[in-house]
Amino acid sequence: MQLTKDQLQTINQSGLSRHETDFNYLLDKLLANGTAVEDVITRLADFQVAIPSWALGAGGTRFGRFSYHGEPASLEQKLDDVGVLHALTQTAGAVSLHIPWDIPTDYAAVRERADSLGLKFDAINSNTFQDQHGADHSYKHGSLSAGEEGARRQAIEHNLEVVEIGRRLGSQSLTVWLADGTNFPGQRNFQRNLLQTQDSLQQIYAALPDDWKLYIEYKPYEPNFYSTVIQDWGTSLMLANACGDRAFTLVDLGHHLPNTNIEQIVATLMLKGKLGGFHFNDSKYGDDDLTVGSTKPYALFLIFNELVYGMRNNPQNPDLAWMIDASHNVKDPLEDLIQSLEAIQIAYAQALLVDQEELARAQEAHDVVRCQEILQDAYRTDVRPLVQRARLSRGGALNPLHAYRKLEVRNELIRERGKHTVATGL
Ligand code: PSV
Ligand code: MN
Ligand code: MN
Repeated sequence: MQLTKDQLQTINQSGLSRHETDFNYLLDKLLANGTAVEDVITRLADFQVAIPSWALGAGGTRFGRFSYHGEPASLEQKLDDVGVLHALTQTAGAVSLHIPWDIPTDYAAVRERADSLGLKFDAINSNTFQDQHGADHSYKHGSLSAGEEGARRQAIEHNLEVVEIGRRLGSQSLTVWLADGTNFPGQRNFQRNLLQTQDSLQQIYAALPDDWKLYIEYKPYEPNFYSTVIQDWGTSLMLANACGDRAFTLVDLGHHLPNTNIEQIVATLMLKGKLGGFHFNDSKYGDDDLTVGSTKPYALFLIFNELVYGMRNNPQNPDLAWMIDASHNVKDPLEDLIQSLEAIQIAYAQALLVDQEELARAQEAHDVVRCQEILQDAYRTDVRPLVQRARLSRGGALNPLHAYRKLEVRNELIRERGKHTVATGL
């Protein structure tokens, strides 16, 4: 299923006059504050977030998965779903694949399909957390950190194959997330595991094409519950430094212990020019993978405030690879992703409204109260008309969720693809 700009324009009609009123009210306020409104809108319109192919299927947990039906069964259909999201939001202009789940059969056709939908192939993900059918070695006791040379070599080679697949699609970065770790004290030797991992990553890095980047993701626990080899940003940064200039740390919002000051991690990494990738989600307890902004929107804003500061002041840091890494659980996956994209744009817009110069002056004067006021004034501004304006400027939907429902996208997908789902086999 593909949505056309004409379809969206027709649906937008009914909300345009309300939008104009809301936008002008906000414009008036922002101009009085000296905000460069046009610049904010351009930045919002330019901001593109990759959708991971695994976010489009049936949702749930390891205890059970529940389908919304009409879910994509092939790589082509996954691209079509991201195409729908992009048409509506104009913010989902990239896709992040996972190998071996998304191996293309016809590369040219897949590239063409993505192209026609306005989608780029962003970072590609390897998978050494599951054993594959017919594999010579098991990852039960580790992959890139494995003590067994066979398993470690197999994991390295898998990553190199992933790079080759990505290269043929036009992707330019590899994300490595390792499940490697231990469940029990004494199970394995920490130092040996870390050294093996470093050596494996160095081998992968050495084989990357010159214009590729390596993103090293960290996570404190799960699926292992005693230790994870790449447990935190410090370990990831150390490994990235051991690889080279094109290796970076990847921050996934859910991969922190409760109450970690993620915005400070972001600031530190950007100062060092080592923040490469960013995975959005939300959580209450751990790696909950909840819809972005659904539980801690103020934390998201504070993180964006550091990202905006870094994008303005740290030319040593590369452009970031943004991706949503959330799970919809019991929602329609596409509706959930629309909500996540909206939450990202809202937090970004709020952060763009922070008067950085005034904040610096208040900090200098140790006016702590003023500092808080400046942040919260931006956070409490209803920026949705700006986000809408950015979307409209690209031909997207005024209200993506409303348009999605009005156009009965899910019903149409079920009609095209049927009710069969890989989640339950029903
Ligand atoms: C597992 O925690 C995870 O969600 C990581 O965040 C990765 O980015 C993703 O799976 C895909 O490998
Ligand atoms: Mn992630
Ligand atoms: Mn995760």
